[in-house]
Amino acid sequence: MVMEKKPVTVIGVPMDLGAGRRGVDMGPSAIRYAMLKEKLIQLGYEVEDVGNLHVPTPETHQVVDPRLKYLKEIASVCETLGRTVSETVERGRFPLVLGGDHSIAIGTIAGAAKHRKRLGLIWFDAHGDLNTRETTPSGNIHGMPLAVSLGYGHPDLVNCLGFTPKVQPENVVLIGIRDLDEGERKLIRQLGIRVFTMHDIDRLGMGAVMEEALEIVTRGTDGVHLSLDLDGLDPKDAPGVGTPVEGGLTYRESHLAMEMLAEANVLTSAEFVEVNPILDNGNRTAKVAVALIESALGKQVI
Ligand code: 6HN
Ligand code: MN
Ligand code: MN
Ligand code: MN
Repeated sequence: MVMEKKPVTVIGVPMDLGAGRRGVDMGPSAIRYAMLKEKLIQLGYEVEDVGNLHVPTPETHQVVDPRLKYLKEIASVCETLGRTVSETVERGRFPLVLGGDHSIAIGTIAGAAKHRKRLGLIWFDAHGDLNTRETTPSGNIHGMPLAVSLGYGHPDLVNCLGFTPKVQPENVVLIGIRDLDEGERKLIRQLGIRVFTMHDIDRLGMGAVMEEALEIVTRGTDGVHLSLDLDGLDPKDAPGVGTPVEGGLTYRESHLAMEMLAEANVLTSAEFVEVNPILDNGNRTAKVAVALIESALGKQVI
């Protein structure tokens, strides 16, 4: 089957207000420098790059609530991002968002969900990103976007683009998980979300995991968003991330996941986040991100 090649719009979000350390604001440049646009054109896509959204610099702003650091600034960027993604979908294009820290998912998912009756969501990460103000160990909002998209969290985040929730727990899957906080475990149990931990991936294999994951995100949905945090991969394959956790997905396992997504032909938007070139080794992590994007958008060997 030939995959439909919707024109792609690249949106950069140099956000690092949601993370504990600097450098992830350079993620969009690092991914572009790894030849993203050229590779997508080679794949047969029409590509438009709308550049980066404006994101305030942490040094010029103050933390008001240490349990929700830079809340106002992040909420405002996510609102703009949500509108940008939503307009991209309205123009019949595929939004490809480059982070930036994972807090931007609040905006991307708002924009993606606005046009769907029901959105499926694949959360690829070492972490659950299911904290709230009450459960966060760090106050960093990049540990909260999945909770927010499910309707849990501060109203300024939860009500991005004026509606909540963005996704239903029965259409959400987490893949690659190996570091959860206690409050996140509780929310997972309470909502009955399907989580594929590294243990599950070791036992079942990525092929079986993706088959079940695809079932869940497509059941009754009319679109699927991929939110891919590069720290889902093992730090050996993706060293340039702010919160590395040992024992992650291999290069090939992640590629298989992307290839199966492309085969299923269900993706309607995607974001690639948490690339931190300061902590990287020869822009390796951005190159991996670009290779994964190519696979997700249909690149095949033959
Ligand atoms: N990420 N669970 C930790 C926290 O601070 O809430 C780590 C979050 C990491 C978030 O990698 O997108
Ligand atoms: Mn993570
Ligand atoms: Mn932790
Ligand atoms: Mn994350």
